[in-house]
Amino acid sequence: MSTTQATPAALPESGAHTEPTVSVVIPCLNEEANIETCVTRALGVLAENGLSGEVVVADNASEDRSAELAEAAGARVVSEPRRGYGSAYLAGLAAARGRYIVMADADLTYDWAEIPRFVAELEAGGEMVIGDRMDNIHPGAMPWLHRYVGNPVLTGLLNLFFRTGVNDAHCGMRAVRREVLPRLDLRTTGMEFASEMVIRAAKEGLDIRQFPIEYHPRGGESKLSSFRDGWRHLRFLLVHSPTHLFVVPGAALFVLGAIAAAISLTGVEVFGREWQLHAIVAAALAMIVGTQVLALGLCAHAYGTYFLGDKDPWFDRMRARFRLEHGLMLGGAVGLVGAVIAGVIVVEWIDRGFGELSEERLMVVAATLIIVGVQVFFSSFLLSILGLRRAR
Ligand SMILES: Nc1nc2c(ncn2[C@@H]2O[C@H](COP(=O)(O)OP(=O)(O)OP(=O)(O)O)[C@@H](O)[C@H]2O)c(=O)[nH]1
Ligand SMILES: [Mg+2]
Repeated sequence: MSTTQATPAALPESGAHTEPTVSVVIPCLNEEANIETCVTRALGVLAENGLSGEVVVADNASEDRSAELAEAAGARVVSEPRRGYGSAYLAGLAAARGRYIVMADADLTYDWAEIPRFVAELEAGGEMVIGDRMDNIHPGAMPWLHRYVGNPVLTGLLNLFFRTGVNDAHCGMRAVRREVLPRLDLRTTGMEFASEMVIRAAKEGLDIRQFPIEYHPRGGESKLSSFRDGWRHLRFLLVHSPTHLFVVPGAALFVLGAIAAAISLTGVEVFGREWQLHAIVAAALAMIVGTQVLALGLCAHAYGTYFLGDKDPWFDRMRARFRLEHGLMLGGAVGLVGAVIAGVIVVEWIDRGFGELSEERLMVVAATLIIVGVQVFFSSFLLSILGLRRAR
């Protein structure tokens, strides 16, 4: 990682008069204890490093004197009445005029002296730069729950789902070239904005860079709510990854159910006993639910690909290979096998003069196959309907 400092001489001349080099954007909700210091320090660092720039404070309808103090300290203040970290940033980013945008909280947790390092990384070709606080958290700066549970778990899931390579996805000090903002197309209004930015950058294949920074205890009151904001992040990750939300659990459930059904039907002993009726009912449940969840996942993928502009090579290969008719034939065949098994059992029952029967396990299998067949058949039509007015 480069640690060189940005110099004005390194910047191209064009546009130098119309756009400042750097916009420092600060979201602010009731931060009167800190905002003046933040603005003064940010402006000071820009001046000391010969960077032309501005400080934009996105005031989230603060009920204290934050806006007034920010303005007096030399910031351009934009007001966003809709509450939320993301809402504040969306307003601040829209108002920023600089070629490079550096973002950080209004709470003195981040060092404003790091601004030139972030700018230097952008100048060196980075498109998004994010700090990594995890090895430099000062005592009292981050609660235990966030340090050892919330941040590692959410960042781990984010990287499992989206492979961003970012170590600290919730770090609030970051920088981005203003020209890439339209591609990022950011929309979320709450704290999950932090995740959205990293995920969108990774999906767009931006050059993302990171380096360690210090994290200090906060001045003023925290606006973060551990569980509500943690859930908003998690929810965002899940709904943007149908593969992990539906396809993987659905397929796993179906396969486990099929294995359990095979064990029960063949009568082999596993864990020292034969698996009887209870086992096959559980197996049927897993196969039916698994198929349903898998089908929902395919529909979610279709919606994402056709209407949200998602690019998913796995789904693209699937739809190149399989057509509606394949799904109808598969569903029809599975359902037919189930119907034939059920028919055989009925014939046997008739044979016995409508007397007692003990084909419970086979009947559960027949019913399961019919249900799964119907699910596959109609889900195939639903997938096809989703593609009727597709963008591409
Ligand atoms: N949470 C939150 N923050 C907002 C909102 N509007 C603006 N902000 C600002 O966004 C920044 C982030 O909020 P913080 O309370 O610092 O949250 P955090 O950095 O995750 O948590 P701390 O480690 O306690 O600072 C601060 O500068 C807030 O003033 C809002 O509606 N909700
Ligand atoms: Mg903060």
